[in-house]
Amino acid sequence: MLDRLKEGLQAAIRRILSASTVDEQLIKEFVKDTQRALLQADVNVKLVFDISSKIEKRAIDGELPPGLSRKDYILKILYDELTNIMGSEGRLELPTNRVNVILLMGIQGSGKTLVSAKLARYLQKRGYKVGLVCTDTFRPGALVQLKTYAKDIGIDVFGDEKFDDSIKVAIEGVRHFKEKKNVIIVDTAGRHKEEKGLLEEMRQISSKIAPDLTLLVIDGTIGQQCYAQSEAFHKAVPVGGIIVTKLDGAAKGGGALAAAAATGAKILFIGTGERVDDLEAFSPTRFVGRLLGLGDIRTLIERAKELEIEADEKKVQRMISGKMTMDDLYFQLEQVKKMGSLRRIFELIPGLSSAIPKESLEELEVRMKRWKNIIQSMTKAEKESPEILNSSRIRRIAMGSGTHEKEVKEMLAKYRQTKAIMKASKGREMRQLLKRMATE
Ligand SMILES: Nc1nc2c(ncn2[C@@H]2O[C@H](COP(=O)(O)OP(=O)(O)O)[C@@H](O)[C@H]2O)c(=O)[nH]1
Ligand SMILES: [Mg+2]
Repeated sequence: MLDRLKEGLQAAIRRILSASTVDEQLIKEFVKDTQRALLQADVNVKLVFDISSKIEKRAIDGELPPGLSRKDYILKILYDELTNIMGSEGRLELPTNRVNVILLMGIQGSGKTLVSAKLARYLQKRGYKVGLVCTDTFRPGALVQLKTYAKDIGIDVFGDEKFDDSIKVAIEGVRHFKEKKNVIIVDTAGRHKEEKGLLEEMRQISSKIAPDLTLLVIDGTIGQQCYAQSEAFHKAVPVGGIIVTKLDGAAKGGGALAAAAATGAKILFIGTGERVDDLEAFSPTRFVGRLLGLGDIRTLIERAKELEIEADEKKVQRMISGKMTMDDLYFQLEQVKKMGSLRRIFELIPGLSSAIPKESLEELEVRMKRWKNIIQSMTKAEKESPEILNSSRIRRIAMGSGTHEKEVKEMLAKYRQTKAIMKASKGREMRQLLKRMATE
């Protein structure tokens, strides 16, 4: 996520860390590096100059706190100032003793519909009963899109292709779920780009359903334009929080976040991918920590918990007794996939991200994907007892999965190896790993 900004800032940090002496000249170069990285990420020019002059002043004139080296101090200043421009910490707080109506707004394509499903999923995992209302009567297929996301996660959707009055749907949807749910998320249409019509529609829906919280969804790829967009919406309907989407790989993501924060509204979540699980609670401190490569094991742990990676006693038992099947191996691969890309997982672990070359991680990911295809091409009997795999079966599997026989054999070797380790250690390692993931 935000790779270029991260690389730029980390290069600036390396300049400081690798210097033998820290003088004014070095600090000025460091500030220039930082400026460049921020400008490239589309952070507003004025903001960039403000923060760089603050950093420079504090780094040169600031009194060194006891126990801190000049180098550490400079990093701390960078961390402080960047955290500052990312806004203040916000949290989504929804009382459980009443129905919470959440209105989502934003322009077409910003990611509202996907965010409604992501948010529903996020809240469902925290014990809320969530209903989704689709008021996009404008775009054909909007309801189908929402229903598709919702079906996978078992969330009820209210909407009907026959409706053509979005305000009426909103009212009826809220009424429909009022008795059954404690969170009702209302997804809206965003057809006219920043047009009066859209803002007027939001104003009307909002006045009719009186939402407890209105969230604005903004596309992070538009960079600092986020500011103008947020302002326009906020004027129409007061915004209680912002969700910035598409931050996976967005070059302008830094600018988007800084601009959204500059409006004074809190950024509550960020969207980091196209799956319903790709939603992260946003915390400026944690986020900047990750940008600077300081890592944050906490985020990883939260994510692991989120995804309900639980110690499945039955599976563990089977593996311990040496009866691990191909389905068990597949399950393991799936668990890793659920956590998101490997690179992202490693990014969250302090020190690891720079230790592992990007290429080898990507290779590993590709290999895992191919292994899954291989397993999927096996028959039930083969998955249960891989011993029966002779060369003709291997050839068939390789063809069916679009891989090579060599790869199938490699995977089988890996499977045997894992199985042997499991048996020898009586699954100790596996148990420990699962336990750590489930309890920490
Ligand atoms: N990569 C990525 N794509 C996203 C993200 N959020 C939304 N999208 C994609 O953006 C497109 C528009 O999203 P949609 O929810 O239909 O936007 P809406 O018009 O505001 O309802 C879809 O293709 C989504 O899959 C995100 O965080 N990352
Ligand atoms: Mg939509």
